[in-house]
Amino acid sequence: MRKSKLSPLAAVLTTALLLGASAAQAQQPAAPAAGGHKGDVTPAEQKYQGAPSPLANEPMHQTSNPKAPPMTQAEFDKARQIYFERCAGCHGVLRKGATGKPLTPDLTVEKGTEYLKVFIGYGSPAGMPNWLTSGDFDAATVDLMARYIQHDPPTPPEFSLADMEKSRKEYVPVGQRPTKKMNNYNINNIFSVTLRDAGEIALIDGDTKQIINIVKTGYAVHISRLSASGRYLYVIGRDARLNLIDLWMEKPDNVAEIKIGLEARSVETSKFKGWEDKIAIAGTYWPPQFVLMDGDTLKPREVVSTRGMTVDNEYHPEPRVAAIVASHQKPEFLVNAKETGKIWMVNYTDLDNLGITQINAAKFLHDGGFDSTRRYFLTAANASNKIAVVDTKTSKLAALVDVGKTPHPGRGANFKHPKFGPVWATSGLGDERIDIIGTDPAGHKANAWKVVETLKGQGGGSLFIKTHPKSTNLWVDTALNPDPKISQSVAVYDIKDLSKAPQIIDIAGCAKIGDDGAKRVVQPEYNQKGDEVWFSVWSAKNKQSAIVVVDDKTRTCKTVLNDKRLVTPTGKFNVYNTQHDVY
Ligand code: DHE
Repeated sequence: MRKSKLSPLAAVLTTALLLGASAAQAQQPAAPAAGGHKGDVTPAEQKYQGAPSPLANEPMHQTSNPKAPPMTQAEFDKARQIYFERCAGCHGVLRKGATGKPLTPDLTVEKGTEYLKVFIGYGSPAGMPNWLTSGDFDAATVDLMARYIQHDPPTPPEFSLADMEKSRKEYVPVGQRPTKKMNNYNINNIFSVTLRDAGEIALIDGDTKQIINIVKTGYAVHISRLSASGRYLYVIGRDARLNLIDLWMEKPDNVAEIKIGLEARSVETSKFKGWEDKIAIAGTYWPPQFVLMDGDTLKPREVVSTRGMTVDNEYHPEPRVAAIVASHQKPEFLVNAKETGKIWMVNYTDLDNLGITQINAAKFLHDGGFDSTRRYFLTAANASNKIAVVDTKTSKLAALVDVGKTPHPGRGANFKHPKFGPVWATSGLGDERIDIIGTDPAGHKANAWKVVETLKGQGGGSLFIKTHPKSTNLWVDTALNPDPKISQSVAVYDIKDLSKAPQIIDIAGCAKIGDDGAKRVVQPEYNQKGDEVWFSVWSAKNKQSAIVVVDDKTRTCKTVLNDKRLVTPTGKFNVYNTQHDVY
């Protein structure tokens, strides 16, 4: 085997940036669609699905199946490590299948080692990478993995409320924190920038473009969210480490920290009137659960498992928690349980008698955001190629809308369509479609929850789409498109006349950071005023990355932030816009 010398961090990046399907793979014969996913999986989708799980480093017992080919303990441990770094993202921790096929022994033993070796080695257009022909695995590793997946999947440890509490640190207790803002920053226009492979975030002053602080956070740090008041910033890492940063401090920094599980992606805080800053919630991929905490200390109060039945009424042992949003209509969180396809509405007013409404949507739930009135939650059920719409006032599913392949809206983009009124838009990973959905059942009933127009984007591999109430531009990235010309540029549409072809802007070119590096342009994010759009130019950890600030009116590059400390910048979260769900 080409020995993996990668640290888990480097492996995250390598998988995300380099695992593009080879030409050989593109020529593979058709195979059945991967578990639950409709249609073949494109190289762009594959790149997105394959990030390694931090569970690779967790101790687990060897589990063996007498019908499976034998393995030594050393072989089993090596295969387990590879499985969690390379395979678990798609096939699931317990191998029950997610975007990839189920790989439980009842299915794999029957297929046998030789069949499995071909599948692992050569892949399939349904999304399985060609591990042998791509050079990632040698023949011995393919054989090892073919034997491993015939044994019972080892189960990573659970993580209880007591485990969480044990990990919790209050660096600055509430009583010692400032009672008013102690700095001169315009907090509303600070950006929290994910430095993914550094395990840090950069706090950047959006007015002066200066770095305020670089704050240590979790492994392969993922997203930031703001408390309702805008004072507290919550940052979650893939290792489920949650950091609480106080923006009122002279130099904003960590005031508390907790580990809420073994692998996570999402965090949110209570936003309903009277509950501002009171409760925080974070969801985990493993164990499959979410936890409610005190907003200012992160003290864990209640853990809830998401294990249970899918929308098809089958038991799923590991429904990962994807996006979480805070309702503005009721004291509730909306929690996406990915594999079950259910959206949980969790009432946080009485943690001892938790009220939960489960809404059947579709598989597999991922990311999403509100419409402009903040009443409707629109979220991608990406393997079903649908957007689910929840009415947070009536606590009911308003619609399931068919859109392009593997929608990926981020939080989506709200604007007033010249013909169809208020709309919300999503782009996607699987094709070039940008779907615009009517969101105004009161004023434009006939168009509500229908795709009113579809724009043609630059191609698949789009992760994020963005506009701002003060802007008439709609920006769409294509960060995971296999063509560097497309992944390094963005398309911008004129909302006043969407029939016009988009302008394509070479954002990576603006950064002027040399020729090497992937320079993927990812996630447009507006400043508070809505007159600048910030883009990350994302290269590997050992290459130069940058942030490019574009003037929204002239659509020209205005400022390049290329401080060496900006290692692998990806998500950017403007305080005001994130706090108020402006997108
Ligand atoms: Fe993300 C949001 C999961 C890979 C950047 N990502 C989300 C959310 C989920 C998720 C569930 C919604 C959180 C919420 O709203 O509460 N992301 C996953 C994965 O499971 C996946 C596919 C693979 C993995 O192993 O992690 C994955 N994500 C990535 C990346 O590779 C990205 C592009 C770069 C990075 O930093 O890791 C990435 N994800 C983001 C960003 C958001 C996000 C920037 C928030 C967007 C927003 O505007 O709110």
